[in-house]
Amino acid sequence: MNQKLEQQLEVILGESLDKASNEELYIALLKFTKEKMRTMNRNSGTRKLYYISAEFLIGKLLSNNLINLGIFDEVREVLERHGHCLTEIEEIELEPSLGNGGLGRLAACFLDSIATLGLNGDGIGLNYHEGLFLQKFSDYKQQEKKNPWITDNSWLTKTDVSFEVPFHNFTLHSTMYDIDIPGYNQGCNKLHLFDLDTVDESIIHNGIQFDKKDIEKNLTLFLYPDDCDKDGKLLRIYQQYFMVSNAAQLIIKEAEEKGIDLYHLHEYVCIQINDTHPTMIIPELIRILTEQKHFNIDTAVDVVRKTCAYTNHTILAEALEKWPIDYLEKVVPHLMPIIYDLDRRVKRDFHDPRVYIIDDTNLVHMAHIDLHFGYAVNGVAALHTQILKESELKLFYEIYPQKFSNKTNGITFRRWLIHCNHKLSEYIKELIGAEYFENAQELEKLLAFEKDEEVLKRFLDIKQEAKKELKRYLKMTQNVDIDENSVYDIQIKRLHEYKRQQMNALYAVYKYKEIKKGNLPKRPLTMIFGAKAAPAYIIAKDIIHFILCLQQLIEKDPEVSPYLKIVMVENYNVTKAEKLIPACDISEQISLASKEASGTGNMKFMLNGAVTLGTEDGANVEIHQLVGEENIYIFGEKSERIIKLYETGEYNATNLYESDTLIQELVDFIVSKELIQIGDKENLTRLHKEIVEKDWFMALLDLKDYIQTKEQMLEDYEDRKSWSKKMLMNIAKAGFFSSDRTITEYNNEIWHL
Ligand code: 26Q
Repeated sequence: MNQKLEQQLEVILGESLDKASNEELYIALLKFTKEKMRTMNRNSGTRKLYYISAEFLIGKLLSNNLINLGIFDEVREVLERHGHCLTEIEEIELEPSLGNGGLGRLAACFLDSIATLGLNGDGIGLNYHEGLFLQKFSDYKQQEKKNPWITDNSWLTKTDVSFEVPFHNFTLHSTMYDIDIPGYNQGCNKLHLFDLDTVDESIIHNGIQFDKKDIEKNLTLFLYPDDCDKDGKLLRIYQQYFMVSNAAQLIIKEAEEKGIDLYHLHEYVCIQINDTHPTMIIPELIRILTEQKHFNIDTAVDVVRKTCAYTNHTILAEALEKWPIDYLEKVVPHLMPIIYDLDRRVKRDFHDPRVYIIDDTNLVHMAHIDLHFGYAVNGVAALHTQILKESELKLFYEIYPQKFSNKTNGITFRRWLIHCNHKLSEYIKELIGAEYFENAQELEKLLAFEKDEEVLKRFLDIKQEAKKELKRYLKMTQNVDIDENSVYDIQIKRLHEYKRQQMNALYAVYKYKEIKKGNLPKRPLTMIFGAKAAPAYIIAKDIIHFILCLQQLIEKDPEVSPYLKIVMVENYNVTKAEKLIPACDISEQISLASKEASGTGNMKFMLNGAVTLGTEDGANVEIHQLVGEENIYIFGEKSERIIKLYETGEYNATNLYESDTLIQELVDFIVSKELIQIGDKENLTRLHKEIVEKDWFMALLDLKDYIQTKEQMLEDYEDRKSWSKKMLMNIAKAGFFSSDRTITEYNNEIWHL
């Protein structure tokens, strides 16, 4: 077996394995793996799922594919025998930044589970050449750079599939690229990424600026181009329509090739709309069926309604897309008769303007199209779905109660345990056998070892090794030194005020001041942040500035630096998450209750033996129920209270600030002379003002409870045995959060593949 693998690799290399460089080996392994996947069985079935998403945050693929193909260990051994290290070879691979955060990573985990469960389902998205952006820090601020990831040799395979996509004044010709998605010990599915041959990276200047009007050259340059101005919004509509027009044409082409009668499309096809970004697939399919396939419109609406399902990922108003009608008229005039027709149907059947598609200011509510003209809608965690039903989408729930369901998010254990924490996964295998690879609920068998001192000790040892590994990695990549004997406290996620990185930073101020006063902690604390801020989100960037300034202040203070360190990881991405998560002691999940739809980082951390410090929000609620009071640290106001506070407008940050000396002292540190000496007065003052005068996500409301709870947690950390028990409990109860479970639910209750 090994002999054969060795020979195959050498044939591809054209030289001996011993002599090959890491670059050559990476390319050889890529070609070898691609060829294996090309000849693999494809998952099949009568009904096929198309998962359409603006984001697919797939991460590096080499190890993951080797694991799913069942040849990871073999490949690693062969390489080692010839003096090579797979981890180093992996460094060569560039990470595609085809996503921003949870929504995109969820889509990637889902593709893995869909393939692993042997289900017939492909992903459809766009092939952004520069992805989101590459984050650099300079002058303690985020700089955005382009992030090219497509090279001559990549996981993309150019296909000969191409469609004509009509816009107002012109037509574009697409090209479809495919990435194979192998299931774990299963057949293969595909991720189809559409692109334009005319896209031109050379129009990008000054970081990530480019001519927003030159659609032929810019269409698939970036994910989420800045939409502050009209041209930016138009470009987003061009992107969305390009994505769904290609999707619709591909779906119909595949259906016709299979000889499917389009009047029965819904029996053979199911389309999952990931948030509102792909919503135009609904009018586009209706348009094609009526204009090209001679359906009458009632029948087309009926067939499409039975085909499309929608997932809501957020309850923040700003993320619910609403496009001005004249913008849509300008980009996709041919779609408008359909959208007007759908709006007329809604206005015919319902008389509450709050459920209309087109409102009285001529905005098109994309989510309303999904809710009326899809057959299913789901939230992504129990609390989130409850809030959708009871408040955000209450009116729709009253009209269509049968459409609503919850599908609590999940993560693929192949990437988030077996790949990123091989030692832990091997040790678990030693304890309970390998069945948990395919049935995550088996992890509960670990509960039998709750009192086994040797096992508890091993969990601590494995964590310690991961911490040392992260120390090495941060030294190598960012030239920072962290203390492996400190507590690693980690908050990694998109930067957003509702996620409250600012509250965590205010804790750092608290700790800094305590140390200055001589209240020294028993053990040093390393606070790690990783986050990208949307380029146009001013306050988010100010929060990054605040954190980077604090990092510098503490670093340069010999009284404080032995006890406290802040590290903001540059360009946080999937690859970095894979290094950070196994090393984490404290998992920060501190969103304002009711605002985080689910969170999935929280699941990755618990699976790797971190203990959650969190609010009763998103999937934290379910983690809390599973692990019990002893094994999680919950603080802060509950969602009902928060929702009330928003309703009544009672929350007043200024009062809190003025009436509490501790809060005042911490918040005022943002504009202290120490920090202003390091950073930029304008940014820090703006952030200070925002928190004192608005604090829209109520960081000050929970600040003191947060500080107290974190202090308690650090104290409890010192009882290493009982902490290790918490780690074990978290790992043992993580099985529920396998995306295999989530996908099984989608399939049983929505897709019926
Ligand atoms: C909308 C309009 C204009 C510009 C951008 C957007 C936009 C872009 C991205 C809105 C939302 C997103 C991404 C949302 C997201 O990542 N949501 C996360 O989804 C996860 C998977 O369900 C959840 O776990 C997280 O709680 C949720 O925040």
